[in-house]
Amino acid sequence: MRRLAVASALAILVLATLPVLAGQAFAAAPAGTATPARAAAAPDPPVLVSETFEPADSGASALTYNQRLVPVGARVTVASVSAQHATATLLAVNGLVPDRHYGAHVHMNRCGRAPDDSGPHTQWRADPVQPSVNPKYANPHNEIWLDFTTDRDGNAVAASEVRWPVEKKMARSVVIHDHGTSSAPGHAGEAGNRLACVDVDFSHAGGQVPGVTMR
Ligand SMILES: [Cu+2]
Repeated sequence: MRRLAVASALAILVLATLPVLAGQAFAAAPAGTATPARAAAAPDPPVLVSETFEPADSGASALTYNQRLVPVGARVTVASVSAQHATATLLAVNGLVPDRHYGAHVHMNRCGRAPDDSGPHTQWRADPVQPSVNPKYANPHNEIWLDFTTDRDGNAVAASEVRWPVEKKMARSVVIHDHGTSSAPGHAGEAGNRLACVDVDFSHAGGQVPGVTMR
């Protein structure tokens, strides 16, 4: 519990100090102009989810598809703040395999019993070719990538900063993958099997898209 509290505090600290959001806040409220109209331009409330991974058929909001690499009982915390033209997202995990590299991204759908239920990666500019493996679209500026390496206790924190508002897109989950995310043409965005998924409702958009393989 203590570790989790530290991770959450760290999340808030990191999010509060990311330069692009600091710039947004400054631009949105110059000194002496704090009127109700200005207040309406304030960022949306932050997203904060903290869950324990449960088996894939449990119906829980954090599911593991590989209990060796993401054990039942491991913790995941996701925090995200979006201003008008930028989004900062932070992922903290506790209780994974020590000293191991994992991939992670924001995906379009909610988690489901099957790993592919979470659908493709959320993209600001959507690749007309799916699954998207073109680095022009599948990159950490057009998608939210949260790859991490655990420490000797199996804990890690990852941060992403993109210059677009995630709430304008479909974005319903964070998926943890088997290995780091590729940037190679023809393989960009690929990070191996989906090991685990946590529901995070970033978006105000509706709908669900068909699951895809290979991502
Ligand atoms: Cu992914």
